[in-house]
Amino acid sequence: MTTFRHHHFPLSALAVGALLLATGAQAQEAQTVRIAHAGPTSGGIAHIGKDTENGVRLAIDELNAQNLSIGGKKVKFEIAAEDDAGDPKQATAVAQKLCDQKVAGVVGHLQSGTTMPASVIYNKCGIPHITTAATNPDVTKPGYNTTYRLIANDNALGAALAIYAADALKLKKVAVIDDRTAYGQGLADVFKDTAKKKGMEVVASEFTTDKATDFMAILTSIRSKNPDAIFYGGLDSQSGPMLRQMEQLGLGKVKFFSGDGSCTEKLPELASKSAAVANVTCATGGISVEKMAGGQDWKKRYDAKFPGQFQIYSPYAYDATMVLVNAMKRADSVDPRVYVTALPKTNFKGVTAQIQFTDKGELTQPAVTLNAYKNMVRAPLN
Ligand code: ABU
Repeated sequence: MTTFRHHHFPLSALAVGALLLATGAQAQEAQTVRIAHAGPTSGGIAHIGKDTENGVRLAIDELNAQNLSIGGKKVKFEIAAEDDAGDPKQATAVAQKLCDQKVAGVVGHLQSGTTMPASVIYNKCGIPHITTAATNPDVTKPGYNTTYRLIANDNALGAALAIYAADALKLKKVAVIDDRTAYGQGLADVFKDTAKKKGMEVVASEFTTDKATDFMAILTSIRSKNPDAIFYGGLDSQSGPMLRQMEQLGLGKVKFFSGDGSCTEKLPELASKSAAVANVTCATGGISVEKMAGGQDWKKRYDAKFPGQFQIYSPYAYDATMVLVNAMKRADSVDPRVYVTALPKTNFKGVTAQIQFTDKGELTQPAVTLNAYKNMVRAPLN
């Protein structure tokens, strides 16, 4: 008994000491928090998907340099990068995978047709997601407390383009083409409605797909209607070849309007540097990086890390990541079911704007920029 006690006491003391040491070490150990980017990083608009993914990567690197502690633990952020290939079915599979992996939050998806079905899944598993590119107004219609958008939607983009065409350029006749996606068709409808209200005549309504590259038949038919302008609801992977074919068919002087999905740095290259690029006016759902407070410095940091890859949405993806982490900090928790309650109260000074949300998850003060291409380089008009 004595022997037992004699040996038992020092062993227990050692065990307690070891436990205390282990607890201390654990307190210093960083917990890994995974933030996902979900978007098309393969296929026709992989360059746009990579750009938004890069925005998340830059934010995560800068957050890790801050050595943050949340909920009493040091935090190390990691990206979970997922390719939805721009396909609604793949997007729902990606969303389910991210739910199963219990990521803390998601930046994405990029397209309206992928974001809407994915948002249902994120809502079911309680993971917040912020889209920085999907512009169909219906994205936020269900009012999920897990869905947010960091740019203006198609109601604002389509109307701004039509008002500019009618009021500033005094155009009378427009032909409209869309790609039959949730984005392209919705944007084209808003443009058409506003153009008609402004007294413009819609002389043709045609459609294609987001995979097409040959528009000669559609453009030949439109040419016979002699429009002042063509509006295209769709992405740069179609707008580029369409502009080249417009020039080939002698429509090189016809004005060309499109939304944010066409308004990329890569558009001139996709149009094979066609002279028709000079006739493009495209709308983006925020202010241009050149005009953001701190935008030029941010762009230098982006370009240093991802040279030649800037397209359009990366500052918004950067801010989306920061907004998620800002909510975690205010809630003092990385648990999505806890910090989701802090997201509606966001009042965050981002690179892109002072970010606050409506009760539907839209920006309270979304901005729209109209852009043109001068010498094949995109430049804001306002
Ligand atoms: N807003 C441009 C990206 C495409 C989309 O909304 O589907």
